[in-house]
Amino acid sequence: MHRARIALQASTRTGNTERFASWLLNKPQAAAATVYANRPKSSTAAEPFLNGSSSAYVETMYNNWLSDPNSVHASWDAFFRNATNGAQPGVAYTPPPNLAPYSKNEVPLTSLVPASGGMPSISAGSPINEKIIDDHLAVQAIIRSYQSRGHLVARLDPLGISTGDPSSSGDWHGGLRAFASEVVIRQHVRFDEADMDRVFKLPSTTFIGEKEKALPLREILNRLEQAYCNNIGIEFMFINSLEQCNWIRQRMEPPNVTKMSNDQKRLILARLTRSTGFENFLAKKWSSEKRFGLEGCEILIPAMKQVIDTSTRLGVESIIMGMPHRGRLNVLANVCRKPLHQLFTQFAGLEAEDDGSGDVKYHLGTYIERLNRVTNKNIRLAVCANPSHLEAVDPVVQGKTRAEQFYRGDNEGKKVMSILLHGDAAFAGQGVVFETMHLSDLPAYTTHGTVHIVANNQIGFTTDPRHSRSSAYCTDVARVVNAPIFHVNSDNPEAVMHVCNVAAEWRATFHKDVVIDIVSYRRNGHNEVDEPMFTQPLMYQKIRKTKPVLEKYADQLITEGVVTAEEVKDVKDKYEKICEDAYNQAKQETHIKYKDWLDSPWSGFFEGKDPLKMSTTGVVEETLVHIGKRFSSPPPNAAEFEIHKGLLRILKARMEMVENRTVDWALAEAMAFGSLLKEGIHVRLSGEDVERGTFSHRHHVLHHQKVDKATYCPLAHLYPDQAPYTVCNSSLSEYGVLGFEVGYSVTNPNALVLWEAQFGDFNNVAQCIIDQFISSGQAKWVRQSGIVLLQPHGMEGMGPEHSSARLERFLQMSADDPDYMPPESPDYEVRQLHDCNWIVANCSSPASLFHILRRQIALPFRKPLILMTPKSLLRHPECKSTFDDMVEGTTFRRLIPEEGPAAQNPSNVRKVAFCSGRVYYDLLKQRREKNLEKDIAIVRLEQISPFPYDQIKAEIAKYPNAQLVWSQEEHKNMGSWSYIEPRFRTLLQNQKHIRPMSRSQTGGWFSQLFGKAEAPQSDQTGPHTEAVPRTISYNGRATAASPATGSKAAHNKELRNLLEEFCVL
Ligand SMILES: Cc1ncc(C[n+]2csc(CCOP(=O)(O)OP(=O)(O)O)c2C)c(N)n1
Ligand SMILES: [Mg+2]
Repeated sequence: MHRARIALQASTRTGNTERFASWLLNKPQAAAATVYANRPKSSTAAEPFLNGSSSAYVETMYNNWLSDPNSVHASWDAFFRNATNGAQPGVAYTPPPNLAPYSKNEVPLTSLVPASGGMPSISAGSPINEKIIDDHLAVQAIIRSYQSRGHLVARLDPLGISTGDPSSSGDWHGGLRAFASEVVIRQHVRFDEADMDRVFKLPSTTFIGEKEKALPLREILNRLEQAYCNNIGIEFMFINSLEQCNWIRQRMEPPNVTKMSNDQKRLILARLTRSTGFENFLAKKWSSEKRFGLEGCEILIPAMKQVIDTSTRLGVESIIMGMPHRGRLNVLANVCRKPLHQLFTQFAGLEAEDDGSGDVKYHLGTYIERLNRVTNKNIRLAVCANPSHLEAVDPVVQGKTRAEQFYRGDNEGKKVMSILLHGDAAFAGQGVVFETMHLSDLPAYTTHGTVHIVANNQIGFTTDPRHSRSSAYCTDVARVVNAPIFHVNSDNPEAVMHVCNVAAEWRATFHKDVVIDIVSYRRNGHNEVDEPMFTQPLMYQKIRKTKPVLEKYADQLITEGVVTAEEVKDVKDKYEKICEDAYNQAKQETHIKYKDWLDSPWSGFFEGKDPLKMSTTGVVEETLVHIGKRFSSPPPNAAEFEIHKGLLRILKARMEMVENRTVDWALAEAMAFGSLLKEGIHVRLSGEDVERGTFSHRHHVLHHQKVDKATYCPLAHLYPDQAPYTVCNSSLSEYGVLGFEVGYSVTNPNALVLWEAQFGDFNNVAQCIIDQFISSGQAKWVRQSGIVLLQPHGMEGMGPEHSSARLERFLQMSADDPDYMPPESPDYEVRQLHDCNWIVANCSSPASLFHILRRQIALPFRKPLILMTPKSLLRHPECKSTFDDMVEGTTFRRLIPEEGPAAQNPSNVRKVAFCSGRVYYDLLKQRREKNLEKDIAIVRLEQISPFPYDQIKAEIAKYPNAQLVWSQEEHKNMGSWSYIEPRFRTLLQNQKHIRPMSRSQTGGWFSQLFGKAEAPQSDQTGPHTEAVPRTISYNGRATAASPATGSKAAHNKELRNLLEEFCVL
């Protein structure tokens, strides 16, 4: 690009006014221009069509034409022009091309005649006419070229080092720019210097003329050059809306659009002083601390503030932001105005006062409510906490924004908006950016426009753009959603502010995404201890010679007489004093509080609550019946609403279940949702194909078979005053959509937010959200979330990729200590839940599903719930519950004990099989077939983590003579085995260390727990150190690399082996 500019300048003539257009000159054409001179003039009076009655009319027309040529029909215009130019009688009249009015983009033929005298007539077929037409078309093409491709030669790089050298191998961005001067301009242009003063009519697709309808070519080019090739490069011509394109042209093309008032200039300078001063202060006080400073892109702070000012002025009250490491502390300090002493305490290495393991300072979030002094309006600013994983926070911010819009009833995004900041390398490299962009216009996911700001320092850690992306710009991903992209040189603060204003107005007008690409540089290494000269020596030589933008801009304003040097110094000193005072205040602090860094505090939720008191989850039967019936009925206007016959059958079967007081999986889920909706809890279920359900079991949205888009959602119409129910098919994305729902879930605790994986396997595409936000979010950021992950899981012979939700991974990330058994207490369940990082469950019964979903809201805090969900069980005749399991007084059963014949005579039971999930039904069948119902007890763990030690202990004690096994259908290195095995061991071993006791004291409890054979023979008091605890053995598939076999035969064989082993006594 830079090279292209130099080449361009070298070919210019003297002075600025000519420079812009010299490359348009094409010498051989010059002769043609002289041909047109000195044509004879003629009189209109000799025209054959004139007669007595028409002449008065013609005279009126003529007088009108004289005062304004546009006031008469084009044909009259042509006629008068030709006539006054001396056309012979009968020749001056030119029939109009058609009588219809000109469409917007057509240029009337007459207007092609040059306004200056001595030009040719335009009678049909004349070669001269073609030249005029061609010239006008060429000018139009030039205008269009500037609009489309001017950005390619715009001066965007403050370092001026994007060379544009096509010979430099691999640097095709540069190559593209060198080529651009040809592409942008020369392909269309064959003008002589003499043509530069010719006036050309401007098409309706440009606004460079402001009120002028025509301009000399020289001025046209000058203005285009200013608008499109100066310090702003705009990409917008791919937008498929003329209205939107014109909107942008109107704001970018008129001369002097970037001009600022002196007050505005002083404000920019003041903000730039703070932005620069903050980094300088940190560098001075903590020179070797990593802070990922903003130096080189200090303009980011004034830019963000400008977007916020303009948006606030246009009605926005709450802004949710997501950003990476670069300049984050500066944003917190100077955009959010987070108290500086709180920021500085983060450098002091203090211990936290509250729970949690914390995070590094450049990941923390914040929430501030304050007055915007520029607009004098109250504003809420939140920066979401985020992990190191670049761009992962994007969908989370969008989900949070959407939720806030939802709760405020801001259906058009007029009050709440998001701003996403990006690094250049991450914006181009991370796929989640694309996934997030694709949510931007989906009805259930849109946030009605996001302002994206790229702090484009032209480097990613140590990697140059030519090695980090294949696209011309780091922002190309935004083109997929028709977002306009404004590239702007960071060293022109006024241009940056103009672009920020336009971007904010765009968002407020069209409610669509927009990108501001601030092309800047990174003054230091990737962080403050890195040496950038190792890898970018030339770039950094240039950077060392480049003055900081603050200095440049201050000099500019001093020269312009806007500020004095003393004022500049004064503002700088004042800010340094503010920092110094905060620094001293921070030194007084002895602790930090993680709560100070929350991005959306749930005010009122925790207050006055017993942290260990859970509400009940059973509901009155009447509620179950009401929801069940509504859920099983066609729409109220059934006569007009034709639903599919198959669905009618499903509804009928549902109704029969309700009448029989039974529920299957889908009905239990609907009853959980419905009862929460009744209680005023908003429920949102999102994921791929969730409306129907991957396995065609849910059918929450009924579709009219004859009318397009006519749908009915029964759960949204259960009660007149119920909370809103949202069920929405998502885009085919896991990372983006799960991130979105996490963001949604953290906004308001009084909502049940669920994300369903199509098959559990696909959750690993969203692994980053699971690891970085769901599993660890509370520990890092005291950020609670009650999100539910529904993950179809089960070995049903469907092959490697449709079997496993990777239960083992979730269990492995459960933070409860396998060697520690919490002491028993009446609130054991809720205490464990309080202390865990998430809940992992693999329920086997619809009632369990009902209760565990409701328990999410009954808890006095929020925890993520990872739920393995069934596939074949959705239709399994035995996988049913009754209303008795769900009515008032019933609760979630973490463990379902054996209730059959084995439980009647427990001492005769020879084996207790503990299991979880769908394998229970296989075991049940096998036991029945082998007639072992008295010999084998089957105990189901409906909740695996936190581990229900208390209830398992009781079950073990119940069967003193039985061997203990864990039966699972997953392979041995998968499923629950590696989680439950050490915990069983702890449970079984720990008992002998709890307290020494005598047989008489225990009343046989010891032997029950440890088994007869191992029980100590002595009746003496004292510790039973010699006791050998019972153990649990494994019953399931062998280890494997792949979660499941692709062969049905192998699958069946594995299952047979598992079941046969289960029966061995
Ligand atoms: C997903 C992910 N991959 C790799 C990294 C390691 N990393 C941290 S910063 C960085 C470079 C980022 O470059 P850019 O996006 O241009 O931001 P800049 O640091 O230049 O502001 C990398 C690769 C990361 N944080 N996240
Ligand atoms: Mg970068």
